[in-house]
Amino acid sequence: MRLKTLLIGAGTAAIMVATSATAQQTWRYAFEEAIDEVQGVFAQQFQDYIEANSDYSVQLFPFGTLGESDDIMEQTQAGILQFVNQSPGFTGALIPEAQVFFVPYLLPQEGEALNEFFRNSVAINEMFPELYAQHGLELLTMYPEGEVVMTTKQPVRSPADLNEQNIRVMTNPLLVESYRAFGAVPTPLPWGEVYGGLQTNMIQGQENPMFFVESTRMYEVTDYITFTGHNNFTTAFMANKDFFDGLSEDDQQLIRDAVEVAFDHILEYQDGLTESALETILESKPEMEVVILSEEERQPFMDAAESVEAEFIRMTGDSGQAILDQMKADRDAVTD
Ligand code: 6CS
Repeated sequence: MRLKTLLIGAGTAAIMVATSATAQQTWRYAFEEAIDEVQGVFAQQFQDYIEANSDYSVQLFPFGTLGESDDIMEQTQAGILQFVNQSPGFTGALIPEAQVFFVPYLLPQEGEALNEFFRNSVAINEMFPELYAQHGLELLTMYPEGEVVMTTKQPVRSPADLNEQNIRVMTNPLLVESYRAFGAVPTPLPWGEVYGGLQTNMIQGQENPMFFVESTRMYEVTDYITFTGHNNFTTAFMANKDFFDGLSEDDQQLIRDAVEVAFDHILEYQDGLTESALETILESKPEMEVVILSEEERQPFMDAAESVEAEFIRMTGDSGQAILDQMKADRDAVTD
């Protein structure tokens, strides 16, 4: 009788331990931006959904808490983190095909066509997951973060204006190639070095979406904002693949549902964000010059895209060609 009681007690205790282990299980998720920037808003939405619909909790690590973008990717591949948001701008060395996002003028411009592109793209939703999987990553989604603008110390109306200007780019060989084709001296740097680099004049410009130009105060250290229309910032959200594969089907579905909710939210959240960021900048610094290049002025930048595309194929071969062709087909499907 006593033994039976003890056994029942031990069983109950084991279940309680198991239950509390589940209840306390925490997934760690790092991203490249602050908590109130686009990647942070996406992350919070994901966290809210997971925590409201399961016993898991999600611990968020914004930019700077665990290092630069390359550091959080390494930590995810090593299984220290379960989730990471890394932009293709930093994934180029690992997955050369991800550089396709830096062929200028390839993606649809902002708006519903762009959102539809991200929702339905076969390249993004079917081809890229296979490429990321080869590096131990479960690609969960990619989403846009807004039209990329250049912020510089000198006016930019043509590639000639970029001559001898050190323009900071993310550490991506094809992005380096783009800026070379645009006439600049491309300077790849991790994000943490950009503000100081502009302050000390080691670099004379950089590119990013408007919300980021505002939130990171790039306008304090540059004087011109130029809309060239050459790209929209893309980012990617992924999980450590061993971790993801080891989850039950229900938990995998929970994650996919959370991603869908966060994806829809982040598109809606960004509606009008470029415009409001610009307003905020002009309130803080009314003398900031904002130039939207005309079609005619964009043409030389568009012409440069051809050589960048050729370089992309040289770097990635047949696999890159297949991705590029599919990206174009996906774009045409939402713009034609
Ligand atoms: O330019 C960069 O490095 C950064 N830009 C954005 C919009 N997000 C994160 C990334 O580190």
